[in-house]
Amino acid sequence: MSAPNKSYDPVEVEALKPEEIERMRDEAVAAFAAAGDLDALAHAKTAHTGGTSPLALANREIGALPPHAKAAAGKLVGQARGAVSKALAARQAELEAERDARVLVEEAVDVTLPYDRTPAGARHPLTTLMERVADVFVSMGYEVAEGPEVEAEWFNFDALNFVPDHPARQMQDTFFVQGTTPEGTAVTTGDESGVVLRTHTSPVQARTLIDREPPVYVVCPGRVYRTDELDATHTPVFHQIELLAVDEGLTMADLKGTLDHMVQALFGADMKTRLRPNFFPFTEPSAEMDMLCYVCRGESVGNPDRPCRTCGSEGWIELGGCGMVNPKVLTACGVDPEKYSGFAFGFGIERMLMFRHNVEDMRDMVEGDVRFTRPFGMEI
Ligand code: FA5
Repeated sequence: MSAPNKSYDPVEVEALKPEEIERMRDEAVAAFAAAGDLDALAHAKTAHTGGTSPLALANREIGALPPHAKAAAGKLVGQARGAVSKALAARQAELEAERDARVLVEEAVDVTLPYDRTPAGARHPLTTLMERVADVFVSMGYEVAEGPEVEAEWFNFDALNFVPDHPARQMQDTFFVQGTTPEGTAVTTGDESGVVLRTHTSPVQARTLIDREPPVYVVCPGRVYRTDELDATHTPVFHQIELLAVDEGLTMADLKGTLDHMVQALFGADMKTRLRPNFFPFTEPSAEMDMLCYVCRGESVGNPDRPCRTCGSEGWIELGGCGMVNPKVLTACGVDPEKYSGFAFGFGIERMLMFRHNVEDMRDMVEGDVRFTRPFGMEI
């Protein structure tokens, strides 16, 4: 800043010449007009109204003028700064209006769209997997058959060749349903009622054979009950899928081919099954069916460098039971075993979900926590 100067002539102070002040004003107004958006305007504002802008520097020169010259110079600079502020405010308002109009178009929200206030949730993976397995068979021409969960003991056991004192009845720990009057008074003890919560989906085999004439090709998904404690690998209420085919000339080869097709459809083209001898009263011969371990594909067997937690390095995972329908069952259901033969298999959906999706604890499936179901998504 210059020192006070008694012999001051404003014309000699370059920065305070009227034409200079007008030039500074005009340059500022032109810069604001040229600013295409609010960011550019902010830069122009700093350049033309900030502490080091030409007009601010000229304003500072006024302090160095003799008193008689200060008023004229102050008026000159003040008018120029006023015009600049006005131009800035006008351009600011213009650009803000442009921005608001653009944002209203670009970020428009259609408030008429329906809004779902309730979270969509997810289907339970057991339901999805059960439908997926059933679909494999429906696509092969099988029909879906169903039966009651509160079942006659005859269908659950007798029709399936479990004689009354057959030790196999103890194989599946049964909930018996107590008979009561309409008022709720017990009229039978549980095991006299002849009514049980079905322990497997196999009674649907008997119901179907009584209902329909062969050829019969049905898949029966459903809920079953056993007096098992809830733990990591058991639940008292679980799901099974049963398959029954009865036709002329069916053999174990058809059973094996059908099992292989199922595991290939569900786990990949290189999958296969194996059968191990077992016993079920309603199939003869009977077998336990295993599928190749879907994680190691059998490669962990005899390979200590590649142990497999899923199959315990055995290469196979147990899936369920199967066999050729016992001729005694066909006879009990009115089907001629001389003419027809059949195969059947059944397995637990919970177990399949465990190894298909690495679920380590069956309790997670029954607790109803959406954090368990949500990651499985919405397969319909
Ligand atoms: C049966 O239930 C036979 N009805 C299967 C069958 C059908 C054999 C047709 C022959 C012909 P099993 O008792 O092994 O078989 O049970 C079949 C499957 O149910 C088991 O492999 C297992 O996956 C599942 N399972 C059994 N108990 C439980 C349980 N408490 N919790 C969850 N899954 C279970």
